[in-house]
Amino acid sequence: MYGASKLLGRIVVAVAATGALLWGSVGTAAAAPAPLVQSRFNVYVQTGIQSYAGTDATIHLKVFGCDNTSSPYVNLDNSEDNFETGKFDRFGPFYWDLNGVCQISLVKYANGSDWQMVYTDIYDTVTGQMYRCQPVSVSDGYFSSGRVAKYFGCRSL
Ligand SMILES: [Ca+2]
Ligand SMILES: [Ca+2]
Repeated sequence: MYGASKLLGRIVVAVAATGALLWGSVGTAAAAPAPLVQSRFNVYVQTGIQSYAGTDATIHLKVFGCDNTSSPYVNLDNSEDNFETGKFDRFGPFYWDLNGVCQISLVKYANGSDWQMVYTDIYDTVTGQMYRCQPVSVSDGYFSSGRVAKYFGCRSL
């Protein structure tokens, strides 16, 4: 029985991973070619103010437009000590072809402690449009100490 339940666990994990993979590639299968306008983006990340909310882990970001566009994964890093407790980090500029900003993926790697993300803002410096990508709850914004990948919806501010 133990072996069976362990196998089931593996299958569930495999299905979840496949689902994430399919979800991530949905954009490339979209039919209508949208006009691509490269824009210049800044990214702002607010880390939680609670004790130990910060991390030194590597954080990667991917931004999904509202159709078939997306950015590549980028490593969020600058010369500062990023993602510290209560810190508001600014990254960029990034040059991406996106039609709006509807969703992001954040991947926290296992090379640092857990992390609390309060919100991530994506600013299109060409159109002046700000998008806020926010967890639906405090726990949704929590990344545990291992490698964690999460998706967050974004809205125009
Ligand atoms: Ca840090
Ligand atoms: Ca840094």
